[in-house]
Amino acid sequence: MPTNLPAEARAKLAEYSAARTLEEKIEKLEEAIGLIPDHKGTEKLRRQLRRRLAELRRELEERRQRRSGGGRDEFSVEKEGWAQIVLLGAANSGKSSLFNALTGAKSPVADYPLTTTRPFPGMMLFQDAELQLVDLPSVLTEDLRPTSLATRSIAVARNSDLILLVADASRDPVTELKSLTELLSDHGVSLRQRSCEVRIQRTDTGGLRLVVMGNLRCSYQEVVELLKSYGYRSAIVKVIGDADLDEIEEQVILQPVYRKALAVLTKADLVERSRIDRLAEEIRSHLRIPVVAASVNDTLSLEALKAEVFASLEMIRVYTQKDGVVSKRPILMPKGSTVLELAELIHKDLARNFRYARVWGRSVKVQGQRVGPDHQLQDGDVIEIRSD
Ligand SMILES: Nc1nc2c(ncn2[C@@H]2O[C@H](COP(=O)(O)OP(=O)(O)OP(=O)(O)O)[C@@H](O)[C@H]2O)c(=O)[nH]1
Ligand SMILES: [Mg+2]
Repeated sequence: MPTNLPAEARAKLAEYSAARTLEEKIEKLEEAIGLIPDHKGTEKLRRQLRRRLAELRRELEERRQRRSGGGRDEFSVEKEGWAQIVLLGAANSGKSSLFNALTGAKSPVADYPLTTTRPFPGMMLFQDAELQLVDLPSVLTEDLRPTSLATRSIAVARNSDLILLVADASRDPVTELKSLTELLSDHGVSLRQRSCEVRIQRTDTGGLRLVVMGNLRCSYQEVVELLKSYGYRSAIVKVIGDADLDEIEEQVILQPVYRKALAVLTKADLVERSRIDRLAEEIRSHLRIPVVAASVNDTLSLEALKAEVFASLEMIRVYTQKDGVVSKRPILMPKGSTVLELAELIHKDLARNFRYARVWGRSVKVQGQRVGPDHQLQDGDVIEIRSD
């Protein structure tokens, strides 16, 4: 990875990451890329930085267009429901068909590629919980080259809660999924929780504070020196997991985001079951992404897909009870959420005046048990909160 960058390239990347305006960021990044030597070891880094540069330029262009009265960006999708899930894939892989089958909405479908030209949001119900699904324009052509809308679709995916990687089971889904994950990685979206994660929060004063939650395979001092060489003077830097200096450097430069992903093999009706099983096995072991197969002509497969999507979100459904009446619709929260976090989500005052709660469901031994604010809830729990 990107070791041995010349000092001037590091300094320029430091200026880039400290830059406040879009124009300044573009200028610094252009200069930094020019200073990175052109050899095998820096190939991936240069490609990723060039993509980032393209994104910044496009953002600037869009901002100019909006200012000159172009109206609102048709690629911005307002979040609704408990989570936003996007459909990302190559042309004609069946995204819009799947989206329509899952939401009942009507995104245009055709047997020619690149039918979808803007994000199309809809609502999917999973056991009374509303989840937003977004159909996106294809990011790869059928011969797996990035499309002109790839960067914009990926920008939507970057902000989502879950990415469904859609691949046609009747074509070559393994190659398709590999290309998709590479494209995402080039855009700074990583699908695998890596062994290490670096979170940097700049501060105005206080110097560099390093918090390590895991195993550092280098010294604190080396990390501090590295951060300084990239221009960080005052920041809280959390290193989570096991990391060596190279991994930390990669993250400091690119600051990738992590997104949960689920691979969906579409058009399962066109392929033999045994082949689907083989493909799924290959995807799980080589790409290490969970995978599920579905066909729009098979309702059972769609129900199974919904359940798999919900599982991938790693959320729990909690039902509130008031005066003995249980709410019809659940509240969704990240796994591991506590009673107090639920109270805060419902209303600040409920959290502030919290006394105790009663819980029915899997998180308690005795049904209707009285619990405190730190009690961790589980999927399907019913809870009644008592406050002053
Ligand atoms: N047999 C079968 N055909 C399907 C299935 N899903 C989609 N198709 C067909 O695949 C073709 C492409 O479907 P779309 O849903 O438009 O694909 P897309 O990924 O949205 O494609 P673009 O947005 O045009 O890039 C259409 O002819 C669909 O009828 C399925 O489950 N089974
Ligand atoms: Mg489409």
